[in-house]
Amino acid sequence: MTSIKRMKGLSLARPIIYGNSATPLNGKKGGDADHTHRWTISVRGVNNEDISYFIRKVAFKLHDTYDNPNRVIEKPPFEVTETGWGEFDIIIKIHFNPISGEKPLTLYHHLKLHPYEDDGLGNPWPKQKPVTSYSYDEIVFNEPIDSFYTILQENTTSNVPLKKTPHHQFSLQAEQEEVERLDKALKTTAQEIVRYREKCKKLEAELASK
Ligand code: SLL
Repeated sequence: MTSIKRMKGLSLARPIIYGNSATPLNGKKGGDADHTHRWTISVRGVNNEDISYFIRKVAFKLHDTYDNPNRVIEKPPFEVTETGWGEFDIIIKIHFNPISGEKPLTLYHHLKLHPYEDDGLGNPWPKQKPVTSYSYDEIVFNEPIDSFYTILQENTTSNVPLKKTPHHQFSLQAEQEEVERLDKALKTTAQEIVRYREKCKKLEAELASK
């Protein structure tokens, strides 16, 4: 029997984007009369590149109101398009290339059909504009098996771009802006805590002197 060799001390990450887009049917023909939206759930690479060298198949578990709710997609694009009327949680199970010996990875995505926000400029969401909800993640392979390591190295992977573009929701720039927003929020919270502590102290002193 050949022995399995692991790449000691090494880890490699591969980025993925998963989530859904949805458009209203506006009375057009869907699967059923009461269906209001057409939606697509997908797992893909940052630039839509082929990720099947490390992902063997993806199983999407839909709501039980759907026929055959367990949809297994055996080749890219790893996506399911459906019509429906409601939002629900989709369980996404990613099965890796069998050579990897890696256990499947389970992710959760809440299918979003409705815009709960404005268009970003204070106007209502345009009726026909697709609603999207995507997450960025990096799958980390710790001490991968040597043959899988070779496959990972031999295939090019796109990483998120440096700058925001209309086609890239995720970028290093967007990440940096998020970090700055969080920093600012933390600072404001810390200032508020100081302010309220002082207010408390003052009130306690006032009480004690009565
Ligand atoms: C809700 N808790 O009530 C959710 C469930 C289920 C959505 C949403 C089924 C489509 C079909 C469909 O859209 N289910 O009948 O094939 O909002």
